[in-house]
Amino acid sequence: MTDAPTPLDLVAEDPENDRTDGAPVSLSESTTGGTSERTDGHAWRHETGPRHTPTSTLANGPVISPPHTVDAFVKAFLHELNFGQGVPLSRSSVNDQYLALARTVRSYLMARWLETARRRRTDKPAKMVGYLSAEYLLGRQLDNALLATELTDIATEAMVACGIEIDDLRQQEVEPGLGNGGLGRLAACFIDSMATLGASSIAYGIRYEYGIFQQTFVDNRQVEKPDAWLSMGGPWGVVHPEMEVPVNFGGHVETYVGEDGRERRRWTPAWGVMALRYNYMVPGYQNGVVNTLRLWRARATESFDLHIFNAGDYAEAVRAQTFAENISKVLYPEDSTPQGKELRLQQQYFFVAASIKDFIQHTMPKDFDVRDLPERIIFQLNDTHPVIGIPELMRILLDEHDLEWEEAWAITKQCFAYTCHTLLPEALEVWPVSLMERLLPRHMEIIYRINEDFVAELRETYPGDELRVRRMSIIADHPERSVRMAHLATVASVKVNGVAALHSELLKEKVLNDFSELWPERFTNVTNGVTPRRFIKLSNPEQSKLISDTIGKGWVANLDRLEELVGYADDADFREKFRAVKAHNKTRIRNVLVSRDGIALPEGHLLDVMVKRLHEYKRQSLKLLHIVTLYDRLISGEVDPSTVTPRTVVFGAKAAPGYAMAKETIFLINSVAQTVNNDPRVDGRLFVAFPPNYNVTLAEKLIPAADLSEQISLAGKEASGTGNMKFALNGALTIGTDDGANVEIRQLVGDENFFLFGMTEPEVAELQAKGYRPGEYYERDPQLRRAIDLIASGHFTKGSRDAVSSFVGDLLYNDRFLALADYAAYIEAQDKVEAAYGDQDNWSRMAILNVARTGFFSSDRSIRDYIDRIWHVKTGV
Ligand code: F58
Repeated sequence: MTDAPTPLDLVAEDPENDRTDGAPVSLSESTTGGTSERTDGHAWRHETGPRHTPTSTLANGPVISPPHTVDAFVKAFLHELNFGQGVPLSRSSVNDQYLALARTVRSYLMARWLETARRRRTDKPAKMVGYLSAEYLLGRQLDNALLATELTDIATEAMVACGIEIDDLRQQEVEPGLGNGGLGRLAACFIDSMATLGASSIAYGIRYEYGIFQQTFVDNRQVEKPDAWLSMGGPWGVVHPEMEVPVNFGGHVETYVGEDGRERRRWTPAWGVMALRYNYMVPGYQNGVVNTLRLWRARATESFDLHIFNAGDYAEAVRAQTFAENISKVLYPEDSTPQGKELRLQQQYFFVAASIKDFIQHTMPKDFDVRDLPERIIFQLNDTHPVIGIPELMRILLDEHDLEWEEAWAITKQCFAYTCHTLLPEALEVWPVSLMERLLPRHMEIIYRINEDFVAELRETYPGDELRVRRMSIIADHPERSVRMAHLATVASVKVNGVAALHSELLKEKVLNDFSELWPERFTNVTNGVTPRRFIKLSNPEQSKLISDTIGKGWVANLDRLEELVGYADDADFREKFRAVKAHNKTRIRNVLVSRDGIALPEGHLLDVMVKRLHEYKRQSLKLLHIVTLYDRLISGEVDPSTVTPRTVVFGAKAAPGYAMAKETIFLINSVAQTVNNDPRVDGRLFVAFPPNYNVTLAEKLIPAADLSEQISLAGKEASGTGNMKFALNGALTIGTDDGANVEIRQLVGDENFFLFGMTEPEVAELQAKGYRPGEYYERDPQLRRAIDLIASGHFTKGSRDAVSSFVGDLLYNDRFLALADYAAYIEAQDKVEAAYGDQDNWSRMAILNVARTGFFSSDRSIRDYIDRIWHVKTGV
């Protein structure tokens, strides 16, 4: 054990501390005995990007990749267990073993991480992407790291050799839930693809101490618990306390005259915090590349509380410290309607200021001239959360580098690109001017000046059109003076993109219409994608094996190759195997839900899944009306249960803690599930499950088992959706509206392999324009009336009408997202689903075609789009 390999000993510098003052990376002598070849006789495989040797030497140092053998892995693992955790195997807990395994895998990644950083530093300096996102919904790391390093089999065997079941260790990992939903998960898929393409990039965000809350149900209602994801140790992050960056807030701005006689502005902040750097590895898929995700944590500065300590007020000093460290304490659990909370703005500025400073001061060489920034960086703004970075860069150029306004603005305008993820006007972030002035006075000043110039330009372009000027202004006057972050982003960005074809069109026509008229060339679309590594290869090993056995292996990094499966849709033998995969995945989720939640799913059912954040526009309420209709048909004797396609509906959804209607919907889904599942009249034909705390880990088990994917948002409201892509790629058919990426999924898979229903976006607009009255639909449609009446009667809520009155009242008198208007079409489409499911062979055919034709939705393709049309950075590095 004592002669175990110690790859970390080899590392003489921080892999991502790129500024080395010219000193080459130096390494001590290798103690691993590793060679530049893999020792298991396999060649390194590279499925994308140019080939290089991950085990190449660093400067004058030796080869550092640990050998890929079971024996070496066992030694490294035991070394981590003994000297990392300080326990012998015989006395180690599952958590000790998990941490040791994670650190062992991490040490294998280290060599690639160093090599990636070295190459980027020593090769001709290339432009980088700085991906700025307040959220990364990463999911568990262990399996992804094993897959990337091709160590899955070796690690499994090594654990067997140690008498350990690797699956138990997998379960031990608490997923980093540093995101709310689609936006955060997209960021996680994108960094995976950037690494897999070898795109020169670094991702920045916040290391929240508490991620998205843990959802529990008490009396059918959602109760939130804090997500202490770090409490068992976080083996994937590498902290660099010496590399912290100060971030300041508050204070005032004054004018002074510089040495050159020019008047300048000086910001004297009132307080500040330190941003502590945590690096996470982002391994590319079997290509030797490891990129960096840099997450910041807030730490109180000494000066922040020193004077309080000195004054002898210990409690006050501790309170002040807590105040500072609160900045990275918790992820805001909001979806679609951001709250204008001061702490939220602090978080945004905190991570963006730290990231920009880090990039200029630590990633660029010491003699770097900020005038060259546009050649070296493009910051991608993941929604408006990092948009405060625009005035921050201006401030740095003006106040710290003494550039003139025009020059600073010309540089800044080339350094940002903005992705919009919403169509709901209320979801566009605005910040009260009063708050901005208090928290970031210099930035507010800069925003005023940007707006002044912009408005002047508008008045020149549209003389006399004051209404337009007011609509477009970065500063809104009503209902309170505030900064429209989406406008600021659009004014300062090289490109603005929506996240699906329809969304990008609606962005131009509606949300940012005035801007697209002014700058049509600035607007573009990049349809979202998902990583096939996590969402096919890891989550659906059986389907992956079937695909590899059929078309060979390269599809994981080249998802267009799934097209080669098209012909197999007509192959009875393949269809049979495909069905066997689905059956296997259904058994797997049954086992998972029994042990996770004590939920016993029935067998042999159509598995109908609706998983996403709970929001009215996504219309979980419409799904609920469908379930109640099916139930009503069964208990009223309208249908003979034996003729009904048995169906299990699984929901997964968290509601923002302050979103009352969403929480009422959760309560009702749980109440309906309880009633339906216990009513003997249902005769086992309908089952509703709502496992709590839907997260990435559960998604990975649930999605591959689904037959039917519910994508039923009101047309024109879901920007893209990415769950829809995951389901299609895992062989589920979609029932969906003409919304978001559903549109492109349907175009690709073909109308005959998609259950389309509901109004189109123009039809929605027309109905709303003429005045929508949900009550009329209730009056007109007896089936709908029965469903709503059954809910309203208290049938599902132990006789309580009060418990459902707000839900029913809202549907009948408000129904902002037109669930009742789409109900009849939805039920009709669901009846078609049942009929289609009756023909299992044809269903498989349709499902196979969904898999074969949706390779387009790989996030590798999305990232290639960003690179080609927005970023213009190199790949294969
Ligand atoms: C989602 N937005 C879109 N926002 O709703 C979805 O259609 C799209 O597929 C996805 O982005 C990726 O483009 C989303 O998830 C949030 O969660 C924000 C969190 C912070 C508050 C505002 C909403």
